[in-house]
Amino acid sequence: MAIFVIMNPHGISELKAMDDFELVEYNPYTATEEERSEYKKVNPHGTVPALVTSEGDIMIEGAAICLYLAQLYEKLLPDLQYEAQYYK
Ligand SMILES: N[C@@H](CCC(=O)N[C@@H](CS)C(=O)NCC(=O)O)C(=O)O
Repeated sequence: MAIFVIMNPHGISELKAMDDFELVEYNPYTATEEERSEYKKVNPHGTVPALVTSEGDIMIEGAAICLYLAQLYEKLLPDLQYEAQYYK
């Protein structure tokens, strides 16, 4: 699974510790034209984050990516008592 992000040590430290991810740094604000056009093959909107699953599906909404990862890896889920807040 590949995740394209602007590197943010606070936001992705947990993911970095997991083996089954390839974290790809892509910064739309500093990317060259060539990098931008390569990245648009992943996300035609050119925005980050984007996630490419092992099945080849592509997700480009941050909230959807967070939910997907949280459900895939239970350890990222909040305690049940906070679930309502989490889905807001
Ligand atoms: N709808 C997307 C939008 C994400 C988004 O706007 N990302 C910004 C960085 S925080 C971006 O890639 N901006 C570059 C651009 O708009 O070209 C989401 O919520 O995940």
